[in-house]
Amino acid sequence: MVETRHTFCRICEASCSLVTTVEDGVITEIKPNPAHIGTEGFACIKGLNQHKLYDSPDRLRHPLKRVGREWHAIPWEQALQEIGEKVQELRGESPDSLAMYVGTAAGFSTLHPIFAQGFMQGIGSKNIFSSATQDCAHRFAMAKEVYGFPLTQPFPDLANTECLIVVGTNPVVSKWTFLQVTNPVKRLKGIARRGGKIFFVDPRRTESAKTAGEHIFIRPNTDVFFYLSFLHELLAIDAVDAEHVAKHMAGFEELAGVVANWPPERTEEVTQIPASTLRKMVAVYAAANGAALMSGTGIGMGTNGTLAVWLQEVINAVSGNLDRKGGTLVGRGIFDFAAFGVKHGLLVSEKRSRIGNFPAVNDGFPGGILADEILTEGTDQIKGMFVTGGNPLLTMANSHRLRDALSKLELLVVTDIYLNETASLAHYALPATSPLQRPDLPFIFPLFLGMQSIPYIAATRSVIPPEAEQRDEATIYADLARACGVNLFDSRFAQWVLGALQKLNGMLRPSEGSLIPQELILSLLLRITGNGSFKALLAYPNGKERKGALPGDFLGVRMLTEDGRVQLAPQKFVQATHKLEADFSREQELGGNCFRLITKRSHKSNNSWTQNAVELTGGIDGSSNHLYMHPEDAASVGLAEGELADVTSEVATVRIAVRYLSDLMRGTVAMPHGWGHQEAAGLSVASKLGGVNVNLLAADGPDHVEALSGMVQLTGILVEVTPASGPVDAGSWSGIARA
Ligand SMILES: Nc1nc2c(c(=O)[nH]1)N[C@H]1C(S)=C(S)[C@@H](COP(=O)(O)OP(=O)(O)OC[C@H]3O[C@@H](n4cnc5c(=O)[nH]c(N)nc54)[C@H](O)[C@@H]3O)O[C@H]1N2
Ligand SMILES: Nc1nc2c(c(=O)[nH]1)N[C@H]1C(S)=C(S)[C@@H](COP(=O)(O)OP(=O)(O)OC[C@H]3O[C@@H](n4cnc5c(=O)[nH]c(N)nc54)[C@H](O)[C@@H]3O)O[C@H]1N2
Ligand code: SF4
Ligand SMILES: [Mo]
Repeated sequence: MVETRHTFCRICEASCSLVTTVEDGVITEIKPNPAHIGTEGFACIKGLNQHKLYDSPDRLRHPLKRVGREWHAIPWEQALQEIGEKVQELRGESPDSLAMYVGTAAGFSTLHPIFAQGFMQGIGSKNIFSSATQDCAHRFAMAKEVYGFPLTQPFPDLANTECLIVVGTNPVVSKWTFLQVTNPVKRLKGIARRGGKIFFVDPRRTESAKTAGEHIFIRPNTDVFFYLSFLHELLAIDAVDAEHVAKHMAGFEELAGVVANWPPERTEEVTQIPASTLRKMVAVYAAANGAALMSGTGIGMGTNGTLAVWLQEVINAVSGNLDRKGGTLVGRGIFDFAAFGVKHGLLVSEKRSRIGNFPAVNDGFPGGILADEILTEGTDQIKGMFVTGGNPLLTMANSHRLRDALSKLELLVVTDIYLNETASLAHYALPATSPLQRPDLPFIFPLFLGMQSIPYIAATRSVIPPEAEQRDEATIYADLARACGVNLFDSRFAQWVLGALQKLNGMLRPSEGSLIPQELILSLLLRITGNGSFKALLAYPNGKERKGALPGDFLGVRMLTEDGRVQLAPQKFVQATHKLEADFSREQELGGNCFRLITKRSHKSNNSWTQNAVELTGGIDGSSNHLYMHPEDAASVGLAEGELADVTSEVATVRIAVRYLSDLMRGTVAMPHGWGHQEAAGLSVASKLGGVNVNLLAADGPDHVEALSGMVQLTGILVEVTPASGPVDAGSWSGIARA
């Protein structure tokens, strides 16, 4: 039987609407959906080939137990029982000896993160880590102080902006971040077509910069100085909306003090942005009837991401662009999640880490201290760990050290669709359903926070059923809680209700066994927030229109700080600016005398998990895993295209082939992340492609964590590049760790 089923992609924030063809329970084709009101027929190569990723013989289909280097399929009952017993033993020592890492894939499911966190609440452990400290914790740390809630994240009003300044983000490849936008090329060209000005501030002339607007090089990891001078200039030309500031903001004088010593002439040497260029940009921004500064991981992965994004936000605020048509807007989700969060203390926990005494940001600790938390003996040392929808071994800083740490755990349980490299070290690997095997609502940002450029809501059923013993994460964590003798959300009532629902589902749909009725729970979520039922939403395969973010709907209306004002100068941030003088001097000394390694994403891969489909990788020759260098930089160190280079950082050396890229700023080299799958026990395609894991080069540990947000440095890393020489430990990741 051939059927057509609508769904939406859950790989990245764009959430493209898709039309699938299903033949006898197998997806044979995926097409974009031109009729969808929000995603307008857009989809990318990853989304259109995802069924090939999920159909792979490499998919986890049964719970697996590792004995030595051998993997054995075991029944769920045995897996749950054995994990439960070990958890109870460790929990008896200390609940904090059990930790969880919540990866990016969890965020693209409505129920997965809720149930995973609920499980940890039951365990009673504070030790939650997530991929946020690799990409966006700086924004959460900023928003908590400036707006009163970490998830209050203004986004540019793309439909009306007259000036967009894009710093450290490459929407054409990443498909936008912290805003659901489809077809970024069309959106960027649209802004330019109606006369809007766009500037890209990036150490690489990116695909986005080539689409529209003007590109300006910035030396990696110096963005905070760019923002300081931007604000300095904005104040100098008196482009402040004094009325708005007086009415809705606090701390203006103090903020002005912070930037007083940072005129553009002072910072140009370090950022490499000429003062005249910066002045021109500020003038365009100030003259626009609606302008926005926006940024992405390129600034967050540097060493001063929180201060940089704070300055960005206060520039948008004091210039009168926050909450303004064409400026930045604050979305409205299906309910007021921010107000709910503040009322119930969600995501604002004040807990501190054992190592380094770091504050939790969005309830999570820095990934950069995970290895130390495992390796450092003492009370509350982490001995057992759950990894869910992530692959920290490849995506976090200092993979060699993390591998050492993860190998020492007494219990490692990974819930994934593959036996990835993290799972290869696990004691148990649990088989999850893929996105196309589960019902869902849109990604949390559009759903709960209304972060959408075209506002709509949608729902999807699962397109195909789970295979063999694959289970959804809601069921996995409800069952694990029971097996560990704890209650989900630390609530006996919740655990009892879920158990009853599971039993009932098993009776009504014997083929599903005792799975959590996901659609019913999603429906409850919609109903209690006054958004109808799940079933009713399914009647809108092309999306159901909803009211979007409006100018004037935030300031004085939904502010959640104690005094109801935007906090322009939070004490924590003002104090942290004192260290900038030292950072600045260091940058001055370094000047152009070293290489700075930056990140680089590709259209065809998503983080560390889409390299297992030939359609996407095109084999190793088609892969993007090279050391990208400006040809003159390569020549300056005696290297040519295709030759092997040794790239050495503070912590490791990796050997990798050079590819020329004249779009790079001189002195900047780039390497994509997510490669180097040789160690994965269960990625039969990706593990043969070779490739190098860039995160071997990134340093971890408490001294390498940005204290305000817990972010670790993954861009602007100082490296030496030399022609390959001497023996290379051909080992695992073609990387050699330095003792
Ligand atoms: N195709 C694809 N799409 C993805 C992903 C993927 O892996 N592949 N990942 C998804 C995820 S999880 C996320 S979080 C988003 C991220 O989305 P983005 O934040 O847009 O990430 P990137 O595309 O890496 O863009 C980062 C940009 O920052 C620049 N940059 C690097 N260092 C610096 C610096 O020090 N200063 C400045 N100013 N710029 C710098 C880089 O050159 C690059 O252009 O993308 C998502 N979309
Ligand atoms: N050097 C460098 N490092 C980086 C970055 C960079 O730009 N440069 N980018 C960073 C960014 S933005 C991020 S977000 C992190 C990502 O860090 P992680 O979240 O740790 O890594 P991913 O590769 O996204 O891992 C997703 C995992 O989820 C699995 N998966 C997919 N779908 C499902 C599902 O439905 N259920 C379950 N249970 N599992 C599923 C995949 O198989 C994969 O193993 O990496 C960061 N690391
Ligand atoms: S841009 Fe590609 S990966 Fe992202 S949601 Fe759309 S189809 Fe999926
Ligand atoms: Mo990310």
